[in-house]
Amino acid sequence: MKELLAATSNPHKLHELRAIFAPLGVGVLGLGDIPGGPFAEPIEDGGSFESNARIKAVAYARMTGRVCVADDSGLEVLALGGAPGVDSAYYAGRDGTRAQRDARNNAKLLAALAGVPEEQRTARFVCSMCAADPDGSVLATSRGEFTGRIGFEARGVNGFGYDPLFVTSDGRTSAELSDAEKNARSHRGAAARAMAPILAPTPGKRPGAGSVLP
Ligand code: ITT
Repeated sequence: MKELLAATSNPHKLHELRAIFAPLGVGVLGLGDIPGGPFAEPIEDGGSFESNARIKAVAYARMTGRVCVADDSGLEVLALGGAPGVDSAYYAGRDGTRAQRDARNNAKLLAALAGVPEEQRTARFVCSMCAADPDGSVLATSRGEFTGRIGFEARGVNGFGYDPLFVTSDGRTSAELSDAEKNARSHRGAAARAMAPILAPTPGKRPGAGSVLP
């Protein structure tokens, strides 16, 4: 299989998934690239990244009749007991545009961590990925993580969501990384690379064991 439909309404994820999968020999279409839309967004009530990714992949694969890959992702902050976690997209409410929600989420996160010193601001991005067949069966699942800490102010203009607050191991935020740098290090990049051998196997090569759960 060489073409996937990205089951996401988030244009930033679509942009990243296209760039990550392209060198792996997998083309990625967006929901706007195919006829039949708009497609009803499924309710993400699975309670975990894994189960929400599965809900999205299976729902969109059934609706569109195409193999779909879904990404459910978010930020886990140790000092906040793992919050915002699966609620990352709507941490500060559901109103407004995506950009407005991102700005409010970041402001709420900074407020929640007020007074917390640098060494206790450890965080990680998590991405669960799921590919599903139009018959509703799961073809592959994978998970990736990106470890860093939450800074004290927003820096950088690249990326989306919590990127301006997420300080990576080299001191830059993930919004200060180029697209290629972020994709090489990110939770989404790791999850996609773990899944690619199942979705587009190289002839004569067996997929790496352990990284992808069938
Ligand atoms: P879809 O469900 O349609 O894919 P979404 O944005 O609602 O789009 P999620 O439910 O997976 O996706 O929520 C992901 C949220 O986690 C996202 O909106 C950001 O707030 C945050 N997030 C995930 N990955 C991120 C990244 O690479 N950089 C910054 N923030 C990220």
